[in-house]
Amino acid sequence: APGGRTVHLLDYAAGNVRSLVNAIEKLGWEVEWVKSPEDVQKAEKLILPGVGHFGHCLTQFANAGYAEPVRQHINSGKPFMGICVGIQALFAGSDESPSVPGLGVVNDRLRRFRNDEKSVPHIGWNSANTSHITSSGDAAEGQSIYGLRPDSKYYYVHSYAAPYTPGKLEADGWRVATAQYGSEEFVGAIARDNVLATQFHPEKSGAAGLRVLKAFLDGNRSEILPQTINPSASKEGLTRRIIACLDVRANDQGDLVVTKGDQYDVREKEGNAVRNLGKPVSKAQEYYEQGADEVTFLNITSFRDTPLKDMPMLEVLRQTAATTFVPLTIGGGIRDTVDPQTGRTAPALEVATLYFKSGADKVSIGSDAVTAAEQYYADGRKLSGRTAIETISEAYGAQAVVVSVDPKRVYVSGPNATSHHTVQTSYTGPQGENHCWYACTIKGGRETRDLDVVQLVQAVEAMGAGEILLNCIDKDGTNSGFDLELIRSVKAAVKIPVIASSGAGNADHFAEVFEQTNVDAALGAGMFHRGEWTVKQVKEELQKKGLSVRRFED
Ligand code: 1PR
Repeated sequence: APGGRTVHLLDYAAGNVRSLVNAIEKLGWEVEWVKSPEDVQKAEKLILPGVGHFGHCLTQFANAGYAEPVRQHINSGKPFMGICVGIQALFAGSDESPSVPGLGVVNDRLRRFRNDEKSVPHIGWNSANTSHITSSGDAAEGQSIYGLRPDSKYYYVHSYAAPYTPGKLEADGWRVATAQYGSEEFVGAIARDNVLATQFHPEKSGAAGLRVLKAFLDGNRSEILPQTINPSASKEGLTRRIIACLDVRANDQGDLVVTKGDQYDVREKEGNAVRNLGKPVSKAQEYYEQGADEVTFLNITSFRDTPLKDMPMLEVLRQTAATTFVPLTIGGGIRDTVDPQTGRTAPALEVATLYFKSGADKVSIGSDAVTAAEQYYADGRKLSGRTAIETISEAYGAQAVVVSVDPKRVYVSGPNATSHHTVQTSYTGPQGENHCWYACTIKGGRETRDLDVVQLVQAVEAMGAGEILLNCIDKDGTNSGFDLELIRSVKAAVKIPVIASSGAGNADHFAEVFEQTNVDAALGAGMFHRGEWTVKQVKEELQKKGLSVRRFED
């Protein structure tokens, strides 16, 4: 029945809306697509999603003729929800594209986060603090706005936000929930009459996010909070992000398995079989339930297969995305690819699109990033506009492009012994060398290039990568802790967030990397796969040391 349990989603720009559809269906609602401006009138409840670039999204939105019908929908009093760029669209404009107007429903503008003290984009789990609302007397003490809770965390990923000025939006009747990033307090969610809009992604925010989505769908504009909830919990900002990583490949029988190498060698010492640590979909689900803040899949033999025929990885993603409501990253084989069936070259953007459509939130690029960086320096630091990083970042936004780095130590006697960026190391080399540089490798460490990790990360940041996944071949699978020297040198070289990877063997290693470097997230694999530690146990240990983490909600 029209208006029954149907919600309309506006499809106006490229972007991953698969997870949103999954979340809505999980809540027992059906999605109908708005495909033309005339369709907007058919909507009772309308959701405006959007990720990526403000100017790109809003230009497509306006050119397709949606601005007026959506304004009318909002003015008619029918339920409306905007998510991510969907909240930004309500504002008058954004510094991201000063000449492109927003809808102007909210009388304010978006600004870029300052990156002098923190990484940009802002990626991770943060609050939607409603204490301003209760203190201004708009809502009775103990009431929640659309299921938002002060002790819950929500997944954000964005570079632009509306700075919060107490009282400003409230004067126009908005109820405002805020989050804190570094020294900046910004608008995390707003609500007024029939309108709810969130800067965070409810569909990627586990049970806490589904609660907000459900409240919108059910029309629950405010609820009484359970008394057990601590209203002051939301004052803390971004939590420490813990990522579970699944290296996936086909074993000799042809089944996709989660595997894990020692310094990238994934074959058992006895018998030479591919080490099998479980099934990708069920492992991902397990880590989601343990409280992993993100799950990453790396197709580690992608350089052999071609992703276009590699349907099993797409299926792994589809199945995982249907039940796992945290961000999913997929890596391996994101590059221009010759389809063996047709002989046609599919550009990297097309390959990435297949993954986004299957439920990936980010793609991770390894070997191709190294080749592109080499070309970038060979061309005198000129951007070609044609690389995988540039084309995917342009279409889906920087936040959707991770660059996975596989560096390896090269020991030298001192900084003058090489033209590469060196670090002084307390782990001396075979000849007692106390300096090293980190050489980039491709094809899963099989080939070492004359490019150092600092050169690589600076090149890919210039190309529009949004995040660095920093592995370390020397540390991988050793359970001896992260390479803090490597992490510090990469953190000092870029402004985009860096994920520490390789070497985690226990909770203390996670505490160490967060306490002794300013890394943005940390990733573990083997210790989780072997069942030695759960993500939950790691988070409990971090919490004990005063490092704030997101608690898993059922
Ligand atoms: O080059 O774009 O096709 O991508 C290939 C991807 O596969 C890259 O991201 C590369 O890092 C990854 N990869 C290739 N070969 C291997 C291998 O292990 N033989 N795995 C591989 C990389 C590193 C981490 C690992 C951490 C943590 N694995 O993902 O999970 O080191 O492990 P630990 O906590 O157990 O120490 P392209």
